[in-house]
Amino acid sequence: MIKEEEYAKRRTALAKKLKKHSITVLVSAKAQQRSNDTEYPYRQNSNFYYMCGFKEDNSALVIIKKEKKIKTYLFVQKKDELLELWTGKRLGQKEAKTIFDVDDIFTMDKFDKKVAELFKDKLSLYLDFTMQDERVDKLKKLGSHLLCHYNISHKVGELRLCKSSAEIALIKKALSITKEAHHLAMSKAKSLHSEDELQAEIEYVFKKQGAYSDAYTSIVACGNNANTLHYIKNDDKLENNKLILIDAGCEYDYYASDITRTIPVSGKFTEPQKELYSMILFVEKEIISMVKAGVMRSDLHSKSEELLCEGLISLGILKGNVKKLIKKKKLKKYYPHGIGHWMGLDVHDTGPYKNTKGKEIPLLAGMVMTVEPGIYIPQDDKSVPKRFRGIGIRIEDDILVTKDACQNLSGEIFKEIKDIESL
Ligand SMILES: [Mn+2]
Repeated sequence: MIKEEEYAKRRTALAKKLKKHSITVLVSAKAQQRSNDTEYPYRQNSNFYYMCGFKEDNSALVIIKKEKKIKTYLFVQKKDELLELWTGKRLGQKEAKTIFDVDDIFTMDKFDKKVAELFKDKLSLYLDFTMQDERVDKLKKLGSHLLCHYNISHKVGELRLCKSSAEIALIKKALSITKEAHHLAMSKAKSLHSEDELQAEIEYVFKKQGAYSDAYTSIVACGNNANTLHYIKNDDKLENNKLILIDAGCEYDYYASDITRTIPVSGKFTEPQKELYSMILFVEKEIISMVKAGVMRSDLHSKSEELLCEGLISLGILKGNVKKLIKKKKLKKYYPHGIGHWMGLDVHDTGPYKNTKGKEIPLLAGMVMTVEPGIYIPQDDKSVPKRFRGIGIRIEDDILVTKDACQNLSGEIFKEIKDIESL
């Protein structure tokens, strides 16, 4: 759990990045219609949540910076007995005041009037332009007399880059549940018939262990389906001599986990599967061993390309010189994605990869990033020895960057061939 004082600290840190005489308005996520009168489960916008920890729909956070000091106001939904009967309890203004350490709390019906008032003597306005929300557009119009409009998302993103110990604890909790789900998948795959049946087993563990949901739509891809990178149909049969690529992680109290394991349906790897898998596992471990503060993510990616290319040459999948193959994008055909991404409140965390001057940000202690090399060989690729065709493998772990090294937060999730086979 994130304590109230941590949210206050974050707001102070954000305020240091803001212009004097500015107003920042963050709005909550909107409930999304599924069809007719049904809605998707509600989940708060991550930037808004990061700044105040309020989980309800139809709310807003306002931060005023005059000279140095800040004032913070939270707007919450009014209590409404009838609506609460249908959609659930609301905290309400009175109760919110006992929890949130802000300067004042108002109800949402006062929002337009109050914000218009607060806009009057300010010079700059910060909004989250990544939201694509008509409420953000409306605020932009309302503040059109202000001199400058800035996107707050990059600044909140900078704060979100490095995780506090409370945040790391939540990611670890998410990973402990995800571990149980992947281990169950390893032990049950053989007895199941379809990808979605396996998906259900995985997500059953997520729910049972108290995770809100998956952190992203699970990928359960058997055989050649693994060569579709964002395969989420998950409706195919599980075939006995094939591999299953499972990219699935739960979200626990708003924090993500992101894990990929590739396992044999039968419980035993075939020879070609073993050769390719061992090569990728070697690369994954090599890259993880390079992770520490100061290292560039782009260098990790280049190294993963080099090692995967060497591996593919040694298996007879590619022929030629490593540098030339990479330059001519011959490797890209089999390794089309990056080595990894930031992870936190979002599975692909929105922290920036470059600073405002466009320079790459090196790894910093406290960042959490994924390391996920993969090789994907389409069934119909005649240039590759037949025994490797139709195999797609990715191995992904979640890594905490520390000052002198790193910590593999998902190191307990089996990935050695003998461990997988043992389940
Ligand atoms: Mn990932």
